[in-house]
Amino acid sequence: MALATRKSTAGNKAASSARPTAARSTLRKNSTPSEFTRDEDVKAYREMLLIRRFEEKAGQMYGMGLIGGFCHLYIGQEAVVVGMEMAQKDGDQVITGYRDHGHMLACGMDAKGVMAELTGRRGGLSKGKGGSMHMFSVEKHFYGGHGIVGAQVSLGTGLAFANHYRNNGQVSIAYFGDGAANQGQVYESFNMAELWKLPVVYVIENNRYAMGTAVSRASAQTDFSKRGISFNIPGEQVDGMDVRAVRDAAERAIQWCRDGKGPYILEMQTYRYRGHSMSDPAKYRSKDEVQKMREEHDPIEQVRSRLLGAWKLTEDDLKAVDAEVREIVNDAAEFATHDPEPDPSELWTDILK
Ligand SMILES: Cc1ncc(C[n+]2csc(CCOP(=O)(O)OP(=O)(O)O)c2C)c(N)n1
Ligand SMILES: [Mg+2]
Repeated sequence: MALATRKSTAGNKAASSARPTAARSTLRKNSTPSEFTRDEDVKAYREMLLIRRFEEKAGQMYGMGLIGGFCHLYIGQEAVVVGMEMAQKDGDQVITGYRDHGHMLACGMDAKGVMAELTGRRGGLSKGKGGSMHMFSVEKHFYGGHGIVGAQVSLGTGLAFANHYRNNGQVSIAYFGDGAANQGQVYESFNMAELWKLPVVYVIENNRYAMGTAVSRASAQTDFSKRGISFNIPGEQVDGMDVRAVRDAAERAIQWCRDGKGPYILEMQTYRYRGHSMSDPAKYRSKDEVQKMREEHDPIEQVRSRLLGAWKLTEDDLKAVDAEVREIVNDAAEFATHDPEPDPSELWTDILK
């Protein structure tokens, strides 16, 4: 199948269409990623910071009782969605699980709409009826937000089937966790995706834990890039704390799909700093482990030091970016606190009758 080539959005680099040597699960995380331009570093910094500040604010608002139900924060994993997004083109679809606020912000969804959904207000992206795990945007090609572990993998494969059927050149990006990678439907999806050469990038966000269970306790094969071997799906391990490495790998994977060669697996080696959800006793790891990761591998700090070092931005330049991001987040929080709750008549809308 020859997929039509689509117009590239500004800032996208041309990706190599050659079959990567890493296609058979070579560990790539020590290879040097291609450098970002100054503008790309500024963009990555701003976008990752927006996600982090948004999530910190959501955590505070949860503590104040303004957010009910489930809430899973993405803090620590920001480089994954931001690097992936930098390699995507307009029209590529994104689907993920319940740790989804970062994915929505990276897709360009409105911070006010996301925050107001968390607080259950009528201006929320699902009119205040879905909450943290259930938001969608047709306009931004974001297909949720799913609370059932692994469900998004088969749905994301379905999106890729539609792209293939329509020959529209679009690629679907299906994100899931290391825990979800052990779900049965993932492998049914892999089989069909390779059989029909569907344009889907499976992004396994290996943040080392599934709730309180470490990867090594739950997975017989902890190299997730190898999970597609029996289906002939190429895979790579990627340093998911380095936004440049993520974008590099994303470009290879997306191009592979767009060239009609079928699915591709990217294992993003990342880490979540906060608990699984808002109520997590965190007995399964030490504070030192978290601290070490923050100090040595933080994705935002890596870009920040490049901006101050190689790109010679000043502390005041970065403060201006911080202030802009804080304003977006504060406005979102303000809106989400004062917007009214949905009208009771909404109980009877958007339901299957
Ligand atoms: C089918 C199903 N089984 C179990 C659960 C309960 N559950 C919610 S999150 C989770 C862990 C998933 O971990 P992982 O895929 O690594 O994602 P992470 O939370 O680390 O992002 C489990 C078992 C669920 N929501 N759905
Ligand atoms: Mg996990």
